[in-house]
Amino acid sequence: MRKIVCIVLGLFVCLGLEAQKWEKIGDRPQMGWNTWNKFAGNINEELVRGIADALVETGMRDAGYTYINLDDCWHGERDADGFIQADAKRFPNGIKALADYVHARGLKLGIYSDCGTATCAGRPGSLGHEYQDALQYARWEVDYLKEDWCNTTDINARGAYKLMSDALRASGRPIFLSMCEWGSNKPWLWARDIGHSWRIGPDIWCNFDSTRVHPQGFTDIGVMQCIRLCEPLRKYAGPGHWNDPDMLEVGNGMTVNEDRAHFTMWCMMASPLILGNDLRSMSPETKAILMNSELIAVDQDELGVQGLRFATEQGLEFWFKPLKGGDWAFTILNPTKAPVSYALNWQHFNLTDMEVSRLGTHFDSKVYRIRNLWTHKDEGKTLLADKVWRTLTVPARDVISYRLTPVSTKTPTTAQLLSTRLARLAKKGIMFGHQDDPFYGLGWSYEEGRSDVRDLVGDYPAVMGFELGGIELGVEKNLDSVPFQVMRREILAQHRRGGIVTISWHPRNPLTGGTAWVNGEERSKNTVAAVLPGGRSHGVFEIWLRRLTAFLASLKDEQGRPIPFIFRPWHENSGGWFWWGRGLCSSQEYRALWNMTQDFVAQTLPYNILWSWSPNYGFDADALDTYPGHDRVDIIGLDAYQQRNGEEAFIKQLNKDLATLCQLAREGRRLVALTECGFQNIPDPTWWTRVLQPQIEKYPISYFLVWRNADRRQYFAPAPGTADAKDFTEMVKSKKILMLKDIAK
Ligand code: BMA
Repeated sequence: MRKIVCIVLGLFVCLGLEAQKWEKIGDRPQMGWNTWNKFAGNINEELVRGIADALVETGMRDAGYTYINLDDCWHGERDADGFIQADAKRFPNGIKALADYVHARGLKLGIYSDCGTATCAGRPGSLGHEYQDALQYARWEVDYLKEDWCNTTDINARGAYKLMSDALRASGRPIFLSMCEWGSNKPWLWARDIGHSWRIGPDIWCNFDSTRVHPQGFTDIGVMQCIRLCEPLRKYAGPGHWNDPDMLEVGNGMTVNEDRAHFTMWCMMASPLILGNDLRSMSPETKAILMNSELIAVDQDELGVQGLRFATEQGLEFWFKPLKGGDWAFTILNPTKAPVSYALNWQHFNLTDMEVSRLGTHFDSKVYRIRNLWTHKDEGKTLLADKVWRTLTVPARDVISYRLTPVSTKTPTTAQLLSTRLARLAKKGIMFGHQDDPFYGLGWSYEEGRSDVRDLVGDYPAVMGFELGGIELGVEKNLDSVPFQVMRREILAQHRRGGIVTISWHPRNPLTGGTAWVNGEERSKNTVAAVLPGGRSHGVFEIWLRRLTAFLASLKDEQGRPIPFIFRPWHENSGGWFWWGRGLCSSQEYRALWNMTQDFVAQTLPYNILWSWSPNYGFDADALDTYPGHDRVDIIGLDAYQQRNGEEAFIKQLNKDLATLCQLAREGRRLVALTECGFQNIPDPTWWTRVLQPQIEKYPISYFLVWRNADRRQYFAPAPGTADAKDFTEMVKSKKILMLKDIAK
């Protein structure tokens, strides 16, 4: 029995030690200096101190370069107990004294080891001594470990780095783990929770565009080769886990323009900036490159997104990196040996980074201020027009690099004000919403001021939903027979009483003439492709968009100001029932439809609409490929209905989907809502307080909207006398559920 207890306890201890890597270090790509590129194995404490002084005196520490890292050849032998010691000739005062020296200057000390039996230069490796080495580094107050991959025959890479990561964690001192495995075992696939950065390829050498093969068989690669290896791995990088294309060779012998291109591209790729030159004797050109604070800010940007190559034309590469606050870094790299002139038209660079950030440039609808990151001068603004802005000449093996900042409108728009209000209300509680609330209910229709919800609880829903299906045809009533005139009046009434308005749209099928819902035969037709520019229904659809926009533009208050509202087109596209749904068009086509609609409407109504994108519940990972992007969506919605006998499945799926969408919303600082939900005819008299409320209260949701009370065969909100009336009234009493009076000022 005791033995069992011991084993069980032991297991717990093991599980406890099975820790993650040190968190909260490496939130930005690491910056500092390393001995190797310039000095290789010829290092000693005097050199390192000199560099530490130079880091401070040159102002480089204050520019962000804080790590000072020993590479190979600092080691002596292990002592009788197996603890590693410094080489006593080169480091007579030992590593602890060096760490003190470095720390006293506001810097941090890095050290070097190897997963194998010996380091690349034949010094003792960490194999079999991982915990002991980590403990020793911690005792010396080391802050960073670069762990190499020489002499590792038969060693499993993941296991080896995990072991050192755990050892560093167990040492009790937060130590950055820089994995130097050369990409041979694809660490980007498995090291996110193990190290803070990982090398993605072989060693760099001081050359712009060629490789060098050593007699022993290994290869060094140039700047361009590093870029090519790093480029496809951008989706694996992010705060705390960076791709490392190796240390900088700036100042080690390339030409100034090559150095500038090298440094710029490392910043564009959010790469570690570890200097490799002799800081005690830099040329002014080298210093100016390494201390370009505007480029360092690109590298260190809070979003931590590795840039992407969007296009290659005339031998030039066009790179973009999304930055905090809607900015973009934009670099034109000329890797060729001759200057290239290029006529720049911003409209050629409209892009959305679907792979990582989900942010887009939108030169067709946004104007950006242009800041040259090398001349440090402003160069005007981008053009909305489809024409050449300027003809630029990019010198051979050089870059032109800009920071683009959206020109902001001075006063907040009504859409921004609504968004701020929704964010504030979401902190207070969740608003209740109802579709078509003021038009009809159980046993009545079109009675001025009446509402099933109000009849029951004495207050209107905080949110009211309205439906535009049919507006595209130019008819008087929508698909549910609501006259658009009446709808306009009720939208205004809801706005005037301080409530929130949301609008959906189930347009008909412009290709087949059918409804928004596809029938069997229509399933083989790609209506979305047909309505996009160049498609056969594009002309018709533009007329439809014009009618839609005209109605939306007619929603004005008494002073003629546009009413702010939430618009939710192309919803439930993760299901296959609407012509814009799953299986009926590709993700790209869907997003093109979204963008076309949004850009069309925004030409007339740029300031009063919040856009809501709502997949249906049970969506899978691909559905996120259809997300239009954080700069095109204000509210991330979910449509989720409970089915009869489906309570357990509903609860499970709802939580799963809300967790996913809330995560997406958190990343993009967007709002979240349950844009449609309900349980048809609410057959469960405790559904509101027992099933729905406890789920939604777990999430920062702005509102939940139940569908319309069409008639006794299809209703979603309670009314006096329905079986759920008491339970609904109970829910509404909760402080967390907001009705109109709770939100109206
Ligand atoms: C559906 C049903 C239909 C209605 C459509 C648009 O969910 O309520 O009866 O026509 O929404 O409101």
